[in-house]
Amino acid sequence: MTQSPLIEQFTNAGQGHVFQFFGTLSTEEQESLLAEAAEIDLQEIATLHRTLVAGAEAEHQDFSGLEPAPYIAHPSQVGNSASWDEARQAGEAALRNGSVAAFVVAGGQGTRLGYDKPKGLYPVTPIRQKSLFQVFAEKVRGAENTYETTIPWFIMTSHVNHQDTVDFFESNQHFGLKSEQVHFFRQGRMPAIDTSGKILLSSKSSIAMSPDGHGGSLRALVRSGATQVMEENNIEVLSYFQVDNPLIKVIDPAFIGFHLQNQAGMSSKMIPKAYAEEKVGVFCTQGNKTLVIEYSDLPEDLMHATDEFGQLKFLSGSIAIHVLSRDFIIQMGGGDASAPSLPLHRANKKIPTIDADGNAVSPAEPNGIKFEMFVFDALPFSDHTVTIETQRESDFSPVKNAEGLDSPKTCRDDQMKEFASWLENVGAKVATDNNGVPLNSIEVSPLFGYDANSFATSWSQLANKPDLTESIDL
Ligand code: UD2
Repeated sequence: MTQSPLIEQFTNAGQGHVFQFFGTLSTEEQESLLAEAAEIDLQEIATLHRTLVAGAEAEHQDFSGLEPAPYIAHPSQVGNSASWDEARQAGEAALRNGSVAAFVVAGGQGTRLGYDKPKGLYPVTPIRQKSLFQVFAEKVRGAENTYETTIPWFIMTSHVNHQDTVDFFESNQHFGLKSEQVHFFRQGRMPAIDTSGKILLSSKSSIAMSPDGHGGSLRALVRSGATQVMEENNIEVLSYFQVDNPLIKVIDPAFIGFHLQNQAGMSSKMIPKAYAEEKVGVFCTQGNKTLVIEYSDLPEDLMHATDEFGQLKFLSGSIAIHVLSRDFIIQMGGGDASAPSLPLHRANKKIPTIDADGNAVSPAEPNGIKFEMFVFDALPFSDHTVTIETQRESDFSPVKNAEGLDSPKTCRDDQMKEFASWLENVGAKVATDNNGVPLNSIEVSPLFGYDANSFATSWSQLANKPDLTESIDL
């Protein structure tokens, strides 16, 4: 066997075990293992182990001088309606111009939900059981119809779910979008290590690699050529959202408008946290920078701190909805030597691996560490940033867990509550239970209405109004 220089580098870095079964592999398996190994930055792994694993005690996040971040209040609260109207008009102009695209991060593994397909395939609507991807596609189409424009859609997948995702769109004719306006690309990946810093193998011929977090989207947008596509099509901003939230306003003109008016690199939506422990990051400032502290990192005293009115001090919850400017994406993800790099966060996980004889091991307890970047860590690098308040009931109801909070059931109820509110808005009375959930199922296609206004327009044109004492499927 000729020793590849890569094997030598791994051996010198104390990672020679990655190739311990190399001699027993077929040529194809050897090539694939070498290709995976070539993706790994050994220096980076050594540093991560030193700082985030071995030196974890010493590595504290700096919470000094943290203050709640300011935000633009929603008009339903104390916000100024006139400035929201102006922002909406600015956003609508950008949409009509064709300078806006949608962007979903869908590379995650959805383990909490216990669903073994890509999460975007999960059936989520109350009656028709449309998938998350179909809901987003139809919201894009709804906005295209309203603004007489084309809205390209970028979809970030991972190595694990890329092909299944692409196949799903192809077999569903891209849910009515043109295939050339839907752009798929894979995010990068990182190897998992054990506590002693050794890279874990998932089989004799493969390394335990996992997606590099949604923060990896910035460099993946550049590496995949997506920013090039944006440039060629004069797309200035991306409307960023997560795959688990069908309530999302995929395209929100006011949000886009505020972002553009403020010449922001990255902007965010917030909701007031429902309770101190809610599993959302919080928007803070530190010096003149805006940042998000993830819920799992927020110290207890800050999590529960209150202001003089008894309200949570760090109230502003991050729901992972952003607008990103093309220039900012390139600045962050361009791979330029001077480009800032996002920090990597560690997570202890149960990682299927092999033992010294090459037999498969499914650990019952966490046996290794994965590393991920978070997109909100880019916020402090943005010279200008805007945070606007949104309404939970019309923007946020994720499907994360099989049962309980943020489950298919809560999401279904929230969708129906939103549809009912649109019906109430046009004067139709819907019977609900004590929690405001409609007694009869309701589903509204985003092509009929994707917000209160578009719904009201379609409703006014509807010759035969549905019987409100039965299920409503529009
Ligand atoms: C995220 C936020 C949390 C809050 C919450 C709202 C983080 C760390 N926390 O929590 O503050 O905003 O969402 O719902 O983000 N993804 C990828 N590639 C990856 C990893 C994730 O594309 O490598 C996607 C994933 O497909 C999903 C999204 O990122 O669309 C969120 O991932 P998550 O479920 O791990 O985030 P979660 O619920 O812990």
